[in-house]
Amino acid sequence: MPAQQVAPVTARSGRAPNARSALVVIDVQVDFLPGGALAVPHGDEVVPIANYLAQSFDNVVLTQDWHPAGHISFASSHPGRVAHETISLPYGEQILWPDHCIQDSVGARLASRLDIPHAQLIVRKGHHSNIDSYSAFYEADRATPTGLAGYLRDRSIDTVYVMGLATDFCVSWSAVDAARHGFATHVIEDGCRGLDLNGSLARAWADMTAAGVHRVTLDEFAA
Ligand code: VGL
Ligand code: ZN
Repeated sequence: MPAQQVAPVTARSGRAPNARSALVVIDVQVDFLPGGALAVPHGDEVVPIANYLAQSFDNVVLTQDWHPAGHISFASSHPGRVAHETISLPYGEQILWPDHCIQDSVGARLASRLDIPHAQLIVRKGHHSNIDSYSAFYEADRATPTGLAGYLRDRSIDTVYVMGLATDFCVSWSAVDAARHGFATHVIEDGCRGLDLNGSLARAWADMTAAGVHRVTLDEFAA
């Protein structure tokens, strides 16, 4: 169906997208899609979902993982270490990843089929060499803000719907931080795909639930 013909969605619960709500689309980037450097299984499936849902939101924010070459989260920056090992850094435990989403690389680009021309802000995160940032709100020290909370507040947005990649890392950390900031926070579970390393997906949902994040599904958005 051509995009123009998609009816606006309203949430059954009455939480219809409005001027005070924003869709936050996390890290839908080439490196996280099948074939990418840090591919999330079935990650490509969230692209049409984002395109569809975004049409019902006045406010859409995108995030982009955006690392300098040699970033501290890369296994290649730690001789003798391999991806998925965990190391201890001043700000806590860090899982090591393959090199991914290097600033200005093809892999860091938003998915080519992502079609959200009215997105208002792209938050780039993970741009400091010595600290990772899964969350769209805070870097991994849990103290350095990205500015997103201030942006949303300045625009009187009090409700966020989060979707994207990967459920158990950047989506869940972003959702937990949004809830902690006092935003009414919903994660659209079928708009996310996860990596699921050593039980990380179940842990992420437990963390989100504990933080008061609402888990919703696409079918709660009825045309
Ligand atoms: C992500 C691992 C490393 C994510 C980003 O977008 O979930 N995961 N960097
Ligand atoms: Zn990253």
